[in-house]
Amino acid sequence: MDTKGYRIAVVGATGAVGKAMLKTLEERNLPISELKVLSSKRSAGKKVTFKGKEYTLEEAVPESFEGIQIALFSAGGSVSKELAPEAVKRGAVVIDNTSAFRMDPEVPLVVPEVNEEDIKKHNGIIANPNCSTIQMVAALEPIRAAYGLKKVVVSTYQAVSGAGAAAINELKDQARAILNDEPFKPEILPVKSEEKHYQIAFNVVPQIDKFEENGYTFEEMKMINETKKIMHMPELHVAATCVRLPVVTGHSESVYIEIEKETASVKEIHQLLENAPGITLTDDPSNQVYPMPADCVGKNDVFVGRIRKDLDQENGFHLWVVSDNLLKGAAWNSVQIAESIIKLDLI
Ligand code: NAP
Ligand code: 3JN
Repeated sequence: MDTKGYRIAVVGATGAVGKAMLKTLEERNLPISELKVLSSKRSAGKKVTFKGKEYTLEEAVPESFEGIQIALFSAGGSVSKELAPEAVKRGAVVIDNTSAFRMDPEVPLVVPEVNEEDIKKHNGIIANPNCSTIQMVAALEPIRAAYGLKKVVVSTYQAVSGAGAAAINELKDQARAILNDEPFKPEILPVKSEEKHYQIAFNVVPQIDKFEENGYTFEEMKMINETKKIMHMPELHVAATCVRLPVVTGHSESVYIEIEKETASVKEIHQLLENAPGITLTDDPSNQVYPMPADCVGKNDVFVGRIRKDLDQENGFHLWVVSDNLLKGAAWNSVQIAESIIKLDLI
């Protein structure tokens, strides 16, 4: 532990994730002796405030990482591919929020409540999983550890903040336009770089990220592949359907699982989740208590409710899992990894 504090860089500091990253770093009180806030050329020169002090944004270039110990990246995959190796070359440990390195066998993909030990095998880069994957595996790990896991079928209900600051603005602008009977032109969602864009306000869009040739989207394949890697279960059956909703922040998921054990009860699963780190059990149907995004925004935990035994499949259970996608799904999980690196003396 460096008592003077760590030299930290945040790449993508003006983005939806980057802003949450700075707020989380502020709240956690991680000792910081130097903070570099990095962006593209567009935002260079603008100011951000951190712990009451103004910092000037700089364009991220290889030299930005001289002397940096921990670099938190959330500026897209191409920026990570170009600059993360440069940061590592200069002695930094990179915690990368993009999919650039997640499936690289040399790069640990970490949710501290599930596989913190994997951090020890890092070679400079540690990947932060996709937001939808993180909240699901955090909820499933205590159940897997107690009863084994055979199959997972998930449908997501994802907030627009997962697609960045521009998507948040698009939802708000469209909602205003529709309520005022004004015309509008979708330009960002479901995928900015695609030809077709669809209305998100007062709508539901069953596409997150581009389609792969197998009919699944990249977001769905991230959930499938990352879940197997984080849980060290290449044989696990996973299927995913990822859907965008007109919610600003907070991803929800309906998750169906089949466990190895034949005789578990809802009460036993309640007990497991009540005692699990990072999980808040919110499950009291008789009092209409269940997790909803509006109640989870700004909180670091993963909230689980609506736990039911399947009516036909003895080892089948249904869960409803909600979390703040910018916090546990991105910034908080990344800062947690930084805290783990320090705790495990890996810096
Ligand atoms: P965003 O709101 O659009 O912000 C993008 C950020 O990247 C801005 O700070 C932008 O700076 C910066 N940037 C863009 N091009 C850059 C460049 N060439 N060099 C340096 N900085 C550059 O997007 P976001 O929602 O924060 O997401 C950013 C990335 O984080 C995503 O692309 C994704 O890879 C990752 N992400 C991960 C998760 C997850 O599931 N864990 C969730 C969401 C996002 P300017 O102000 O200069 O434009
Ligand atoms: O859309 C969401 O709710 C989550 C999006 C995450 C995301 C957005 C753009 C690029 C990612 C990601 O982290 O998986 C990426 C990426 O592939 O880096």
